[in-house]
Amino acid sequence: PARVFSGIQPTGIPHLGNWLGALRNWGALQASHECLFCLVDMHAITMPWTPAALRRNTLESAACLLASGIEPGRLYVQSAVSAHARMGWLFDCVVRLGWLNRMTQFKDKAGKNRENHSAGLYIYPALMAADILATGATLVPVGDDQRQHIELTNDIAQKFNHDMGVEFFKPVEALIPPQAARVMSLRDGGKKMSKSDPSAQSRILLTDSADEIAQKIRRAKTDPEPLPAEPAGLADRPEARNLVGIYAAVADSTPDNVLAAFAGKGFGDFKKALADLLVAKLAPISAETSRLLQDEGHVRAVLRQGAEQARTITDPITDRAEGLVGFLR
Ligand code: AQP
Repeated sequence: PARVFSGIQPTGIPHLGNWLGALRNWGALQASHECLFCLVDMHAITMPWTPAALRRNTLESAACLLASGIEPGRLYVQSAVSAHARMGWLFDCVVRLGWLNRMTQFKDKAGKNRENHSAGLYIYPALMAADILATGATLVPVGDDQRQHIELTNDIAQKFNHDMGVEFFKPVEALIPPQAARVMSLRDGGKKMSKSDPSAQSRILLTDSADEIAQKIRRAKTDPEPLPAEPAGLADRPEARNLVGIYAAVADSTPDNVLAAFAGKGFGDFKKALADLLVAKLAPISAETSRLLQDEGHVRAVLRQGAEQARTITDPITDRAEGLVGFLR
């Protein structure tokens, strides 16, 4: 079976969007595929950061991922496996500036003040391509926001193959979930749920308590209309659409079925049911994360073991790529 790779930035505790868009699928793929999952700390320093928070977030994210079902031995920290940086440099020299200029995530994150951002933020997609291709993975389970970066990964792979005159890298495929691939902020249906949103009310963390989840859902922005009978009735109601989409994804159902059950009801009833559903799904993850964090040494040992295992895959691939480029050994 094809190899699977994906990563998450340790820029904070993973949220419901990360879980529905990516993490839940990571867990499911382990049964059928060889998987590598990565805490991409090198990506996390492309935006302003503090060392103590990065250390803490890396540890807590690791615990959270293990708690949500990622198996030990498959999870590692990006910076501990030097192949990512080595392949990243090769790709910095393959990717064209014109390609990077088209990346919407850079435009979103840099905003108007481009000149003051790190070169790392700009070159981020080349490192992401290196993350994937250094592992030899061809399947990449990600949320919808990563679609463009996966396309760029294929452009880089193709140009490398073409320039070196060999079919070295295989094409990669984004595995984007059919539902809730882009979970939106609870405060603004036009913005994606994000770790870096200044409002803590905008996201549900995998470690939130039952009270916090209930309160965030209760305060989530909605509109005064009752729920419609069909998804078409949500077309101009982004916040309502988002909540129905979350419900459907978490319940392994569809928006049609959810609306069939709640048509004509107000948001009071719906939000109460949604909060109960989320608490039932997330409480075990939260409890297991706390348990794992009581023994930080164990979490670190799991990450070290994962890095060792990852190196056995990434190092030979990266050695060969460097050989193709002409680096003398
Ligand atoms: N809102 C979302 N809905 C669905 N999927 C999402 N993902 C992120 N946000 C959503 C998916 O989660 C994986 C890990 O994301 P990441 O941490 O590497 O980077 P990100 O996309 O930049 O996530 P955040 O939360 O918005 O982080 P910050 O605020 O630090 O930039 C990816 O597969 C992503 O698609």
